[in-house]
Amino acid sequence: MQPTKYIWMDGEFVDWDDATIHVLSHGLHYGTGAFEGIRAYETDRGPAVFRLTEHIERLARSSKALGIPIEWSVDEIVKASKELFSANGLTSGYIRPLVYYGTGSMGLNPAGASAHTMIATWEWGAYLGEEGVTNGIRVKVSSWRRIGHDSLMPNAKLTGGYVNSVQAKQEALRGGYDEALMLNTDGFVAEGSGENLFLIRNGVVRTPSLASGVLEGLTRDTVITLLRDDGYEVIETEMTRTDLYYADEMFFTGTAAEVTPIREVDDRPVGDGRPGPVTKRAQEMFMDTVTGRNERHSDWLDYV
Ligand code: PPE
Repeated sequence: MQPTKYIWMDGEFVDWDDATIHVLSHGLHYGTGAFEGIRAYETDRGPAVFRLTEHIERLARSSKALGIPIEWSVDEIVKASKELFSANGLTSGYIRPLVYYGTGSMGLNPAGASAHTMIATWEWGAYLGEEGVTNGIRVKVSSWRRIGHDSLMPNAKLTGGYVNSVQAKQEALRGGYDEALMLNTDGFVAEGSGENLFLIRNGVVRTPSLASGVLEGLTRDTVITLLRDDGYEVIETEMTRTDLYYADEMFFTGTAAEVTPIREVDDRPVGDGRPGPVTKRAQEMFMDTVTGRNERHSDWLDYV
């Protein structure tokens, strides 16, 4: 990871090396935080952040679900994100806002702990590798189930919930795969460690419903919208492990992962083992949209 100049902490631009917190921060001990991941792309009109306000609105929803107060309005965090991005001299990159409990209370009850907001930005290349974006990745269904609605809030982006993702990711990598795919506790397909899943069979696109226990991904929504614009039928539904094996095409979506083709699942090739036409079309439409070449959804771009 390449450091940038500043990190925004509670309203101040702080030098990267000085952006530290106390070891007794509640969020560090108990995972009591909410965060976002956002990308900005280079366009003909300068850098543009993709669906920035909607990401910050999701941050506000996740924080509300956790019960942590944010001192800043959505508009203020949107503005600070863009100012930080500029101050760091980036033309494209990743934006990571985080809301977390600091010091003032130990024990599970966070009452009395300070609440903080920070934003960092840095350059982040292909999340699952350039090779993965081009030729597809190898995925394994995880032995870890995705945390469900009965144990946490899979639809809120809470820091503590990511221990579940870290376990799944490490297991997949140790097994020689590129990424994990988690089922929910009912055995239906949920999502990757940091991505939503799509599959295509007989020309119909399907993705696990929100009730399946997945993050309400903004890339998921973007790809659903773009594929429907293009005339594809897209269904949000429950999906089984067998559906994975019968798929003609499969891909992951996420801010970090963008649209990444899946070429193999559980050691079985997906289709003919190469990214298929719908996957390639989704990738192309996504990149055209985020870089402003497709003007149909120009309202999704927030110029820095
Ligand atoms: N599911 C999970 C569990 C998830 O973490 C992400 C984003 C998504 C789906 C896709 O959501 P969206 O980015 O709104 O399309 N994962 C973020 C964190 C990645 C990380 O390693 O950190 C991201 O892609 O920014």
